[in-house]
Amino acid sequence: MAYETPSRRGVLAGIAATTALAGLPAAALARKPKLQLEATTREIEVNGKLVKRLAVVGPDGPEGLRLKRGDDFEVRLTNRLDTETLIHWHGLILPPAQDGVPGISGPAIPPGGHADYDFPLVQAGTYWMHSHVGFQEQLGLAMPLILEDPDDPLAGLQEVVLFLEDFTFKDPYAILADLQKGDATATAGGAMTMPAGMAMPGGAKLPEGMKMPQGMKMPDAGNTDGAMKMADGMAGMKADLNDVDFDAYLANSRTLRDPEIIRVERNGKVRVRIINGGASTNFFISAGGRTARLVAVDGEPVQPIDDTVFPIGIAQRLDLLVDVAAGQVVPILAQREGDTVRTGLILAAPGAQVAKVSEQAEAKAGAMGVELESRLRTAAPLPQRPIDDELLSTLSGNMAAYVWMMHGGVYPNNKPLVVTTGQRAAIRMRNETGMAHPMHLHGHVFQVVEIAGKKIDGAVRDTVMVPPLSDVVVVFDANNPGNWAYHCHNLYHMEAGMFSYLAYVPAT
Ligand SMILES: [Cu+2]
Repeated sequence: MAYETPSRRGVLAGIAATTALAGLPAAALARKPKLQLEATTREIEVNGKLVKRLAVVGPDGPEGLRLKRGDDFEVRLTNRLDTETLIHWHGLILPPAQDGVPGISGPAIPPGGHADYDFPLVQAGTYWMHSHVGFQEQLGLAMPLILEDPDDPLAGLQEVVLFLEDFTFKDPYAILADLQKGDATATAGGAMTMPAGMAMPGGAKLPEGMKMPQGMKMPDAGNTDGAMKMADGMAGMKADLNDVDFDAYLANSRTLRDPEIIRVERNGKVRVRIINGGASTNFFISAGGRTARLVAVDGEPVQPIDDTVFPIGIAQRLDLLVDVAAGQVVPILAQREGDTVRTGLILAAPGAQVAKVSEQAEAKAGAMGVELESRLRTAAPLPQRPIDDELLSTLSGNMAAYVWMMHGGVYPNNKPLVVTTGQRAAIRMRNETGMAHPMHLHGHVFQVVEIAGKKIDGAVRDTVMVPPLSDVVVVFDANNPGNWAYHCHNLYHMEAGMFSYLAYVPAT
């Protein structure tokens, strides 16, 4: 695997070869050559069936791209598809015109066309790239983007990238159409019940379209015990968390029926860079019951947390340090939220016998809440400064009709958030729905500073889960003027309208 060792030399060799093959004159080679990416198709096998998927392919193939902080992102993206496309560099701080969102940052690339990118890479960590056109990401047009740190204290560790996907043989547009018909029983949790453990504040109303589970009563207004009883009553209920049932869950394009097996080198310590490239699925990550150490989220360092299970929301990343002692086999598993099904890859010490790992866990995973998010503390805080402005960002929706809204409307019939250039701004993400939403802001990083009313010195990241009927507050510095996509990263919610943007106005 290209992943196991830094392959910058391979990248450069690949470029030289490509350029030479293209028959460019020697003068062109003297200039720093552009790195070539292609949006194309490829065949993979899923559950014994050969399927043609979309793919983005770079010098190292379709498995990922590895650069380092301080490099220039000097890339030509060529569209070999018969439809238009555009790729977003998820999590990168970059000029707005190169962010890769049609209608916000620039036009899509027509079939046969190309787009050129050139900006300095100011970050290091685990990132990814994906199409921002329709469901192309779900169809495979995505891959890891790893930015090495030239001053990495963990340099020299063996690295493994784990790219997670939820896969369907169905047409995602047809799945969305079914969801929007409200006849969602076949593929979706349309008749949604309360997520397990969710408390209704006293006197609160259920979001429109959400059904009360049988036998449950709304607490009386002003009855503060009501919320508690409600929460207790909910705790034992079956949670209905996933909108869409998928046919397979992929780890580096493979399932646990035939997983990737990676032999561990050197001292038996591995950095696993995990990317949730799922369209609509949160996962729980485990190292086969062993304790692992979380050192970064969304590419940004956190104060280390040792634990056995780590939730990862849609579009988020986790960097874990995992020990694989001599003779050991350690599966890195990703179990679907609210389900027993799982995917993953296998780390094996040299010579260790690898046994089959079942695709079904013994017990269902729970709901992804804020338990981990509340414990995360950044290891690289934003500079200390007071908040100048708080922007309210409401998330609402109607589960029955499968309409998902931001700021009171379905995109483009909603308002952007507006920030003043130079300010330290907070965004209060207020989830008025019965479902968690992974909210992603482009072109910036933000720090999580409040979860459900509790102030924290939380993680710096680019995608945060906002739990049902709850507020999450993040802060960021408005230092990258432009229009920036800001949306729910559940692709089905985004396509249904849960999309907006951040706009800048100059300071007066
Ligand atoms: Cu959502």
